Amino acid sequence: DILNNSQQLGAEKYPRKSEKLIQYGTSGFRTKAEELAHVMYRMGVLAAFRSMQKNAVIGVMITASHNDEPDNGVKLVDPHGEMLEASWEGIATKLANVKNEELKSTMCDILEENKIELGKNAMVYVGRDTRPSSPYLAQAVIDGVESVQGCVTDFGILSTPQLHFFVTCQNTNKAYGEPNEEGYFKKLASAFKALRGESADNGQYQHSLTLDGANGVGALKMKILQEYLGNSLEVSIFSSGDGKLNYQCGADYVKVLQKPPHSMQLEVGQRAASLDGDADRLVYFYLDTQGKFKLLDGDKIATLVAGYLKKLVKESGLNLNMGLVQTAYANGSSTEYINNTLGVEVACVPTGVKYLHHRALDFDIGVYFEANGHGTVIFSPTATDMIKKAASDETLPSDQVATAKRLFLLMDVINQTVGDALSDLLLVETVLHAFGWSLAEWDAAYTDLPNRQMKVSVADRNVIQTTDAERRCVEPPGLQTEIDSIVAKFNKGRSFARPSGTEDVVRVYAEADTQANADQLAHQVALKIY
Ligand code: NG1
Ligand code: ZN
Repeated sequence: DILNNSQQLGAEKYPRKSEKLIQYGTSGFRTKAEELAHVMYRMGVLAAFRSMQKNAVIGVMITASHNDEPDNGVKLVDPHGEMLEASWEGIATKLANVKNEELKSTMCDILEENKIELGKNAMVYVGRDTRPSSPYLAQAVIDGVESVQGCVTDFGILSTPQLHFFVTCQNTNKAYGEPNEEGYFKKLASAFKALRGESADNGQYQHSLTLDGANGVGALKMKILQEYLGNSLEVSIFSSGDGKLNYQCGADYVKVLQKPPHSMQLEVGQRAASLDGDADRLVYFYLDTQGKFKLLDGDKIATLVAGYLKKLVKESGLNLNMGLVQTAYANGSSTEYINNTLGVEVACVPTGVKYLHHRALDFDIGVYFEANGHGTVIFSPTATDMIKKAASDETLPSDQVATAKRLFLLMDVINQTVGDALSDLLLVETVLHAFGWSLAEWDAAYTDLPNRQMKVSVADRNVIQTTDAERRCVEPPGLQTEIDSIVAKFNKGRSFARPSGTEDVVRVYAEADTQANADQLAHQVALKIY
């Protein structure tokens, strides 16, 4: 029968070769590419099962985002474009780790426990990043889906957010857009151009941007997007595929090392941005008049966007509440600015986009960003409705209608399904254009506290357990007390340690009044982790 054949194909073509346990983490499975073939095959099977259960298209994305080129990974996209439901993460981990000869019985159990009828239609969308290992691993996923008689649409090279977008479009009967690349680019670009109006420049804002494509899919897709944008935005692309993926470039490199990509020569004031390896993260940067490197990270993007949306909501006269969701990595200055100056509600949740997205659903307009540049804005169905109505309500004053129209177009520029670097880039460019701002004017809102991130390698990172949105350790005993007493010695000090969900390390974050103190604080806390 079907399951026998699937087990046999799996064992022969994509056998599990090592006993090493692999876990479905915050962004799916991620490790060295050569350890992943059997995982991919099995995730193809699982995606087909999930599709049968939900009677909807499921996405499978093959990428390791900002990680080094030899790594790879896989994550499943649920029907509404969101990350795989938490209860299925455990099922995924189980299926990925069983012995070859237990594959069939495990598949059987999954079908039974979840009341899935084998033989129902299954439809899986597959996308992959530009890593050399990705085509082979994508084939393993496809073989997995087809082994249980599911149908595959193989989109080839995609950014992660494009795949989320396609899945959502298909499962909403195209209410969200057309589930293909043309539909995606057209939706974003036409709204962007309409918002820009007659003049591409405004005040201190000029419509030329320097972009670091991380030598990945983002660079390829930006070239296509440019055709749709025409001359509304000029983009010169660096790290466009001539070097190694994420090597000395990309949003993670720029954010963590706090310097421009290696190959980029910047002039004072030049507006530049970096994408990561699968184009779901975005950061901006520039050199100030002293030639000092200045980073505008996810926190800065979130505050810029929230500030603009708040202004539009007020001017439109609509009664909509707004909230901003961050993680513990958000710079303390940004949180203070949102609370005290923007006057927007702030929430803090654990690391991982699914937590941010989920919390953002509580607001009419929810803005969420991780400090590393991953995030988006979501509008509730009620907010969407109200904005749509106001945009064509002839009984309202004309300036309110015009503002509602802008909000309506902004919703189209934004990929609400997940953080999307290209969509976020168009959003930031739109806000800067509307305000007539250079990066220095954007940056002036608040000054980041100097900060430092460190990785600590330990035998078992899970001995550290946290609470309070990862800001405090509860295990091992005594660690938090030690961290507290170190932090107390630093002016404006804040520090925390948490196990990474994507790498075998413990991450330490610290901020303080000076860079030297932030470094010291991170270092002293790290010494307690070893
Ligand atoms: P981990 O490895 O759990 O810290 C990293 C990022 C997350 C998120 C995921 C998924 C930091 C500190 N952590 O998670 O924010 O983006 O990768 O890619 O940036
Ligand atoms: Zn990414």
